[in-house]
Amino acid sequence: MLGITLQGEVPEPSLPVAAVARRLGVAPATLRTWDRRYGLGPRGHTTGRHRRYSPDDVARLELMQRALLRGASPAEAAEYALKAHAEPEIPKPKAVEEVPDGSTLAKGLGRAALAMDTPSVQQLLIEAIEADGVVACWDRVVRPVLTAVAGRWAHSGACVEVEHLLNECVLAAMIAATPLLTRARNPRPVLLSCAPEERHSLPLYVLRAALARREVGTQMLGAALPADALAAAVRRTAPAAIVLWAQLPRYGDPAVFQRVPRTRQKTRMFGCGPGWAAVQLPDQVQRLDALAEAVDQIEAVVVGVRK
Ligand code: B12
Repeated sequence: MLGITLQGEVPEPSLPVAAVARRLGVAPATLRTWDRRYGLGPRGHTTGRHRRYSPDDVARLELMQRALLRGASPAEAAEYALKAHAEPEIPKPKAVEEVPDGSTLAKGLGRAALAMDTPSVQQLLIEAIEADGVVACWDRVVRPVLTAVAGRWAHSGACVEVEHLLNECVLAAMIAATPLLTRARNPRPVLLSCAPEERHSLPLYVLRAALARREVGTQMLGAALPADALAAAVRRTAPAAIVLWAQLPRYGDPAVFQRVPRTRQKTRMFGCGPGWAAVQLPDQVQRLDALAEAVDQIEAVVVGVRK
């Protein structure tokens, strides 16, 4: 709302507690507690009975929230927000024992995603990857949050926008964490593709990042690759291995493996994802159920023993 200031200056937009709570993804009662305990309430004028938050007040609360997402206690976060309002950088935890574990980061990521706070989601993903690598970030931080968000959707039909935002941020973070390989250790590539019509490609981007960090080169063909296109890619690149992801059982049709052309050199084939769980895969296809196992297995198959 735009209000007129007492001095008749250009008015600043101000927000009631409910709107600020919605924006930050916290309960209005939490904002009142932060006000009472830490003095993080609105500093300006009151309109009638209701106090309104100015952009500065909201910016301080956002600092408080980001520090909380990084694992600070409420008192530390409030102290930081009060002191550092003018400073753009949020301090990182100093001591090793202060580095948040997977579950703390997962909670922070969940809160940031629900609040649709993209910068915090991105920052938390970067921190989780830096701290423990892509595999641990995926297994301990991202997957629990994706599952929880998808659970909300399955339960109430809500939060689709949160799922999409999180998915896009994870995709971007995994791509950013994928080193460009000028000389891969494997002379023939590993082909990564979703089964025909399967759009759940995210796990393949995580696999690609983890393999690239071991200098294993891949060709990413992404979501919903038609069987003919897969066959053409195999003929053109003679891959050392093919990884086909199926998330949904309806797309886990083993016939797709039979349509892969035989090349002069042997191509190893892997079926990954829950979509293959209920079907009998052809003998020459190996099922892989976990990311860490997949990274080890694929590396061993295409380059031999671990460097
Ligand atoms: C992100 C997402 C999407 C994104 C995908 C974007 C992308 N580029 O990937 C979008 C929005 C496109 C999407 C679309 C749909 N989705 Co969706 N989606 C998800 C979500 C949240 C995450 C998917 C994912 O990455 N899973 C991977 C990890 C997180 O989960 P997991 O497979 O259970 O992990 C296990 C193993 O696979 C293994 N593992 C994990 N990672 C790796 C990696 C490797 C290499 C290996 C080997 C193993 C491995 O470890 C885990 C423990 O065993 C899931 C919920 C969920 N938790 O899976 C729903 C979910 C899969 N989607 C679902 C549905 C229904 C759909 C749609 C049909 C919705 C619609 N009406 O349009 C469409 C289908 C589109 C299509 N044709 O494929 C349902 C499927 C229900 C079912 N079993 O049928 C789910 C389960 C949500 C739900 N609770 O209902 N979705």
